[in-house]
Amino acid sequence: MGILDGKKAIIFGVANEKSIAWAIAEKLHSEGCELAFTFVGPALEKRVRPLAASIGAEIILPCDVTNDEEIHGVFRTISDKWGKLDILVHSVAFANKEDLKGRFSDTSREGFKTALEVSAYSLVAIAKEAAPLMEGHESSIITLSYLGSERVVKNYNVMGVAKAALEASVRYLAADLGRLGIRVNAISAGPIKTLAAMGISGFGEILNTVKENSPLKRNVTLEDIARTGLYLSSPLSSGMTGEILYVDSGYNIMATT
Ligand code: NAD
Ligand code: IMJ
Repeated sequence: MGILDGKKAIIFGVANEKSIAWAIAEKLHSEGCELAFTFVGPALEKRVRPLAASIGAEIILPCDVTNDEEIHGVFRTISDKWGKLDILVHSVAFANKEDLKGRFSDTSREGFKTALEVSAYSLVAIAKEAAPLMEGHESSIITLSYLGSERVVKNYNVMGVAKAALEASVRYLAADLGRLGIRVNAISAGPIKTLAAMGISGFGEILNTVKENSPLKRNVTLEDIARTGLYLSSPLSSGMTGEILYVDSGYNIMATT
């Protein structure tokens, strides 16, 4: 008996076994949820297929979130195979590498567009297509954010602006989709060493800062994020929508230590 028995979820953003999206997927599966996955490009397909197979997932689809036709194709397949959708996890972000160092004021028009399109607009594009399959029963959309949306974090730069747009999109989507029974929330996760953190200069220092200065005096784990993902997916959070939940060892509340 799982809290998600009979539920169906689609997960956007698994790159490998260290992805936040994968940790949430495994947690949902452990509570009886059936899963579908998307991937971008042949390199990631090779990683996602065996992971999906390991938890019995059969629907694995290509989806570059900048491509409306691919997004449409994903939900056409979900409609054909499942006829409904209960849970959607959006765990996708991208900015050009050169925009994640140096000065934010040097961000190009193209770099700004890319970061905002992939990391913020994609939630809107996906929610729009998913809504017909998620309406009329209790359903939940979850995305991933970071504190750089509201505080200046060295090197996060244009991604901070994209996460601010993402968090505002969570509130506007929650307001629109609530009448359909669709909840929309974000998890603002503390730093975790995933592919998206690789090669970011100063990442180790940021992990140390959280460890030393957060109330819990440790960094968060994939398990911490996955547990909150399960909470937001399940009826345990039935009255909650439009919220940003911090899963960051409490780091965001501190001014001085
Ligand atoms: P990750 O690299 O495992 O996941 C990022 C995913 O984004 C990848 O699967 C990648 O394929 C996908 N992606 C990028 N461009 C895409 C596109 N055009 N179309 C479709 N998918 C695309 O890293 P992660 O840390 O698990 O990141 C997942 C989410 O968590 C991101 O939104 C990230 O901003 C957020 N987050 C990460 C941390 C951290 O410290 N790792 C902290 C807070 C929030
Ligand atoms: C990313 C860059 C700079 C500082 C950062 C991060 N800090 C944290 C992250 C402090 C925690 C990770 N994070 C929260 C992200 O959202 C990462 C997004 C990201 C990472 C890359 C790396 C490779 C690349 N483009 C990217 N685009 C977005 O080419």
